[in-house]
Amino acid sequence: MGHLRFMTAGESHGAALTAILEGLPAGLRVAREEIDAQLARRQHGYGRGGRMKIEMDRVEVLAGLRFGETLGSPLTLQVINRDFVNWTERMDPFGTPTGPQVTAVRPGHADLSGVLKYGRGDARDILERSSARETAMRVAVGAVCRQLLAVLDVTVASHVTEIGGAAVDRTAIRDADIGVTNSGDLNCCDPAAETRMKERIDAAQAAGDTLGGIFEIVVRGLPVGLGSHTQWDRRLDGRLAGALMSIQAIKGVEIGAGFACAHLPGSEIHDEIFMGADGHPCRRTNRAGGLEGGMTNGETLVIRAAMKPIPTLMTPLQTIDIATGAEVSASKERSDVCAVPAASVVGEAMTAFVLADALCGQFHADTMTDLCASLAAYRARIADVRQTS
Ligand code: EPS
Repeated sequence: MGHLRFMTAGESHGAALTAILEGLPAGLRVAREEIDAQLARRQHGYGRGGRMKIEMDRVEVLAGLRFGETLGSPLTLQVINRDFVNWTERMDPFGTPTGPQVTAVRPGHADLSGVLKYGRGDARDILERSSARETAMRVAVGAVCRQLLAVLDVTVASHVTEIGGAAVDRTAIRDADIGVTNSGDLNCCDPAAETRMKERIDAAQAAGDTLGGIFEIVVRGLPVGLGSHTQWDRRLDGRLAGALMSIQAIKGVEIGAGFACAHLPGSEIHDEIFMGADGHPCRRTNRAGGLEGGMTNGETLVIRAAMKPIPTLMTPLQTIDIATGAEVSASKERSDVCAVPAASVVGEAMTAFVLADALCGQFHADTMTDLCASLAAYRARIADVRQTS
């Protein structure tokens, strides 16, 4: 069960974004540069709009850290919105409203349901928080969790496999390249596919349109048996899927062979188990994506997520105006054409959080020293498959 928890706060054009991450063991060394490096990765990517030229996300740590080590107390992280100075009139916490209101609610966004639910006449009251800007804090939290995972020799990587229907040739990608070799523009490991993806992004931009896509998360080094088959909310696959589905614009998540499992026979889906020369069980395939029965099985964890196209279109869709009830064109703001590479970094962060949470819960310890010792003792116990009960 969960042990770590985090919350974020902040509006897209407000003064700052913050997060509180609670439950970390004491004695985890946290490097600010590693958090900033992850924040920078999230900001990059071909297809990002003008906002990312304004922001240069950097973390400030307000609580929970002394001289680079966690104390076991809540860690408070902050990222300043540089754009706030341009929005003070529209985002003032105390002044009186000035400036235009957003009333032409965008289809595909939280705008319409949000204004009705929260009783607001200005969709800005909703869109400021529903904006994917919030994911900067998820990445900051995930960057701390990655540093905990690194101590336990667990690595989290990702790559973009499809944008706007242009897909990688999966057979051309070596597993070892994922998270290591990519041009940096689209977090893609297949240069030929990346060229096609960029062409589609250019065409979408010219048409005032937007594009979605698919990214894949790959996690190496997890122990066997993380998660549990014994209860729905202890199943690691459910926790990972929920965390990834919670990312703005994610509409589908699959683990291992995923949806392909539905149309292939069992003989072509399940991974047979063999005894390796080193005396450890092994598999020659990984269609389960490293998860069986809600638990890790020691193989590489493989998760894919599908992102819908961003709903703010420069060639706007049909909608209604909530001030007049008239049918109008949706509000258009400056927007990204494609944010799938950014979403892949957010996906890594959410995965890192869920895995750090599961490890801290299962090998519960108040210090990093105890956590490492507890995991090492567990790994030693399961090293021989011939367990006795
Ligand atoms: C977003 C709209 C754009 C994006 C933003 C998400 O921002 P703006 O309205 O300021 O142009 O760039 O993403 C970010 C700011 C970010 O940091 O990812 C939206 O409506 O969701």
